Amino acid sequence: MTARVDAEIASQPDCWERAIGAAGEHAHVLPKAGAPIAVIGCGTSLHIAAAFAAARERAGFGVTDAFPASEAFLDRGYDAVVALSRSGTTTEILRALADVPAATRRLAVTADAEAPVNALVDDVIVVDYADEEAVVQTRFATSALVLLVTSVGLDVSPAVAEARSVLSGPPEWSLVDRPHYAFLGRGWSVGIAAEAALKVREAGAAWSESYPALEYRHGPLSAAGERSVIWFVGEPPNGMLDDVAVSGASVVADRLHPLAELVRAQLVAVETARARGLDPDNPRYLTRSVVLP
Ligand code: F1P
Repeated sequence: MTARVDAEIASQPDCWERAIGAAGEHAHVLPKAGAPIAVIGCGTSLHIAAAFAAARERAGFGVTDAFPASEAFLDRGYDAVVALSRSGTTTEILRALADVPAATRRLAVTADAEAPVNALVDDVIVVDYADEEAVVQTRFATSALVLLVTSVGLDVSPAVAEARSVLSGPPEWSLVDRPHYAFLGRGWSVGIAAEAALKVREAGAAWSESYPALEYRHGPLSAAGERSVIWFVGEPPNGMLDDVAVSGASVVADRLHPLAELVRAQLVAVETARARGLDPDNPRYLTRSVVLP
């Protein structure tokens, strides 16, 4: 049976094209080049925050820190705090924004123009064309990331065609329903690898981890076995393929664009949910957002 998340995953290339086109029209509210900023989020939005932070800082746009909203240090003289939240209702986000110093500009990126977060910020970027019905976030998160990284000069248009090609293929059954996954990234794909791992945990209820690729040899590799999948998001570092092959795990290292690789992982997560008799739209024990009393 198809789920809402299937259609949401499949619509990502269209949403990304729209987000690439929209980046320019939001330039006046996005942080200026050179401005030190912090980006906050929870769950998926945290991993997207981390990916954007790495991309912005590497692009030379200035200090860009990413924090879980629940553990953020926002009193560090930042020019702006960017809050990512699909729902715009997540309690930790609202609490963190309420404590931002008055001199720091606050920007929200959300799917809902009416969300409570909007009352706590100076500006809002509404990515409503990528809103979702599934609890599991896919297209909002990736579209917000596409918009943000485009605004710091990354050309992610090659990801659109690569994702379409991933989506046009059959499910990759050999990667579905494995007991253990490890996603490895570098630079901004560290955050994307973390998001891929979260999808597999959240939707597929499988044990999945993520690391900056070079960290994987510093201990975690010893937990991999023949049924594991070690999955490189982006270019594998020199020598790593041989080093992880000793575990006997299946190694995925196809050097797709990191965003296209994430789509591939989303598809594996959803099929893993089905293989395990789970509802891919509604993971166990989760709600669309965490709203605390
Ligand atoms: C963040 C989030 C989701 C997660 C779950 C609970 O929501 O942590 O990433 O999948 O549904 O909420 P938001 O702040 O981006 O709306």
